[in-house]
Amino acid sequence: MARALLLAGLAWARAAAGLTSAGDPEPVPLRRGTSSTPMVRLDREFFTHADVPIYPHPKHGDTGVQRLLERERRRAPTQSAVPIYPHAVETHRLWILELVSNATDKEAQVLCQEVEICETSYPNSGELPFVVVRLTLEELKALLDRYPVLVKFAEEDVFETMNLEFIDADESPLERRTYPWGIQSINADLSRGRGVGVNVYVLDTGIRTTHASFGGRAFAGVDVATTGSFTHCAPSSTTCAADRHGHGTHVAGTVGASTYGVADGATLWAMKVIDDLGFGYVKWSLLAEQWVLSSGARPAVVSMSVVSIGSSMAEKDSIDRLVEDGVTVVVAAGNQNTDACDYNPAWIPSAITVASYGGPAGSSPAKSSFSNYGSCIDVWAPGSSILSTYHLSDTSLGTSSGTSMACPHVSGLVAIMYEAYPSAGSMNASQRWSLLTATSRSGWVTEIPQSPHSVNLVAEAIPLAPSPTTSLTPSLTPAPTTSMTPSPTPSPTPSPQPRRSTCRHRRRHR
Ligand SMILES: [Ca+2]
Repeated sequence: MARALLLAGLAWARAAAGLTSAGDPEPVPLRRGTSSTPMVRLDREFFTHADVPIYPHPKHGDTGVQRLLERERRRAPTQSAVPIYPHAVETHRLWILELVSNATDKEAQVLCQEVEICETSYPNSGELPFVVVRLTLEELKALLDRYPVLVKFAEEDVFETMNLEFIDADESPLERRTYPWGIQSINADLSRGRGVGVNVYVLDTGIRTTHASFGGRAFAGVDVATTGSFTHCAPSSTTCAADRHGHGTHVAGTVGASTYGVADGATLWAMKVIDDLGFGYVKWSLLAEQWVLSSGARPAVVSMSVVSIGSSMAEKDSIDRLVEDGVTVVVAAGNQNTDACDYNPAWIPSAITVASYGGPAGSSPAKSSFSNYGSCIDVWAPGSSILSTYHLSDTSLGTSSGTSMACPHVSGLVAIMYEAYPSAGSMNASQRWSLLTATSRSGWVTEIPQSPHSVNLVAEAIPLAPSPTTSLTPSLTPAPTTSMTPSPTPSPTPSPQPRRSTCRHRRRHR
């Protein structure tokens, strides 16, 4: 079941030999991305080799990236074939190499066979073409010299904290609980049993799928974090994609647990892309996202309460592909009380980025003090003092505050939207956004910083009966084959896009 992991000793020797023959390095102009390089986020520094942009990771501020950049800067003027730092210990780094958009499985595998350890996506199945390799910078350059037109860019990936929130275990008995304030605040308490037939993929620390409040609707999906290599779980497994942290079970509960969740009819899939200590790689998310694209059931929501510093171009392209294919991706804004655009994947425009309100103790319309804000925010949701399911037992509960808790409120609303509008999966993103926000209130959240400017919008659960003020006519009966064509007000014209003929329903053994 492990995803492609190629070990090729001889190929490695060839790669090492290629290193010395790479010879004259090209000049390495240092530049900042500008709007003329559209795939580049404005403030992410890179240099090029063989005309391929290389993005070091901005880990821990300056230390990682600046040392690399500075060395390239100093090396560039001399252009000597003699290494400038012959005694320097070359660090092996993890690189995501996004390939050109028409790359094939075979091309990805050919490139992979050049290096000792390599993972690939499955471009022939419609997935974003990429390979992940562990190489020194010099080895990477040698590889790019041999495949200059196959690689779109190289992006360093690091093992890093996902800034998960602390969760307070709550010992109170389950049966005494009523709807948490957040559920009431977005009117999800008025609309129960919703999201039937919709698949919510929760990319997090896993889910305790046996928790009583999931009512048998939670399943093991994919586990990349437990062993570090891709595993497609048996859905009934209680060990694959298991949650030994608590964050994922709390988030999944807010999406769809009975009483504590927004869409308590939805199907919840555990996608373990964060380890039990709260760390992960971007590549783990990429592998899970692209599995949803090629193999996940539809309609699908991807819920990501994942926040790390920086901006991954590969993850932007990955999420863009999902959104273009009818999937809605909902992400947390981050808890740094600053501009959400500085965090990944919060900065990615095609994702729905969720900031948090609730004030100091919950239930207030004030911005949560920790919540990020700014132009990358799409919507606000309850995120302070959120009561939800916890992983300690099948009845345990916990309370936590963070944009990780706000994000799944919106993921649940999206699930309700897909159930109400069976044709939403073939609409474009702006049409789906119109449906999601047809019931919403604006200007309601208080204490949002003025600069950078944030939208002030709170989405609410679509009411059970069609509202007389809208032309939308939700169908409460799941009818996936019906070609309903609601006309989202005010505009745009629905132009259902046929799904690509990928093999997403095929279970691949990797
Ligand atoms: Ca967005």
